[in-house]
Amino acid sequence: MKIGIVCYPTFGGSGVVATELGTALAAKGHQVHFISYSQPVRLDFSGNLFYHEVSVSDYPLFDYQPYELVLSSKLVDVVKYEKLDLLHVHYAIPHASAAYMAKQILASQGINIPFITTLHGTDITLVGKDPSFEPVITFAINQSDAVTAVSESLKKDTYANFPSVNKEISVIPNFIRLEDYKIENTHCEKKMYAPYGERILIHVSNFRKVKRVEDVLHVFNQIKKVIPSKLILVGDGPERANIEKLCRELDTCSDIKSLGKIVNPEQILSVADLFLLTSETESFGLAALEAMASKVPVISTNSGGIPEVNIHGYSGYMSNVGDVDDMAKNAIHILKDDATLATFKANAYEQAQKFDITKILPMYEDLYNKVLGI
Ligand code: GMT
Repeated sequence: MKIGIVCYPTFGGSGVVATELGTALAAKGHQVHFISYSQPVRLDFSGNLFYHEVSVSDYPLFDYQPYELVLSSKLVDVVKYEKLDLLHVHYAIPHASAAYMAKQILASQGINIPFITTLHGTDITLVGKDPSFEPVITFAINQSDAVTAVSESLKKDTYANFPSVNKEISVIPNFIRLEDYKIENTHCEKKMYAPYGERILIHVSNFRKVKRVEDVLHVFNQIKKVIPSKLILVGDGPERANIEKLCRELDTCSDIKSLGKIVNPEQILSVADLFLLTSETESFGLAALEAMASKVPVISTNSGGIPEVNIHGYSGYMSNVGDVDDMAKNAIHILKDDATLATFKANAYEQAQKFDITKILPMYEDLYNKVLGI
């Protein structure tokens, strides 16, 4: 099959999922063409993988460059000349509407190209909720040949936030490739971050407001008063400066290491004892799943699709958004002794196994076959 994948190339979860999906499809013999404005950060080339860049000109008339139009034109070009069988667009805005436009242009030339839209989260729960996007998103979802959402919660939110959506949505959860997480000999590295055997906590995100990274600091501040511990922050984003300010106010900077953006977080996750995910909302929480695949239990909020990933009292604990006292109490329970921590670590890994790519990839392939009538 020849598949075109449209995604954001950045560190966000949707780009990672799209890249890992395309890579796995290519490994199974499909020809996969990525179409984006820059090469996806996790994309490693192999024989079956191709990348087509969408470059927007900076004509001075435009205060805002018409990315969606350029993307549509690029899709027309790639579908036509690479003879693609289908398009799979990740994140509704503006990828689904660009795919619809490309489909119509190609139809006028006698070419039929089905497109699948995968909804990832903020395209529905945050940005997408903005009334200025609503009619276009609703239309593009309804016009898609198939639609998937990464969790049951996101599917429900889509119908709730977009009442005129009448398209059947299939839930295909996010995944990890477990074999990437088999990292041994972390002892030395652990010592680099925790020289006196302190517990290591970790948070990975894009430091946007929705992640409530300040709660991570407040939880950590409570934990370290009871259990010697260190905190590793991975990622970068608009809230980073506020977080640095808060760590000075709380006088915790000497126990926190900020590593910035990391393309493959497996190595650093493998040294951690506990993952903190304090988000206001999270359609799935891929970062938590990546932690669990690294045998790291998760302290999280119970919002959105997180309960479909993190099992309360088993792979970690969940608390209401903003309840930092409860999060700290649960974290201390997990970290208090080696035996309890080992149990939670084993459980986290067990739970992660449900989301191994070998279980999820066939769901996408089945959907592709269905759309193509194979
Ligand atoms: O987390 C983000 O802000 C980035 C965003 C994205 O689209 O890249 O992540 C969303 O998609 C991920 C992959 O499906 C999900 O695991 C995240 O939970 C979701 N983020 C939110 O819903 C806030």
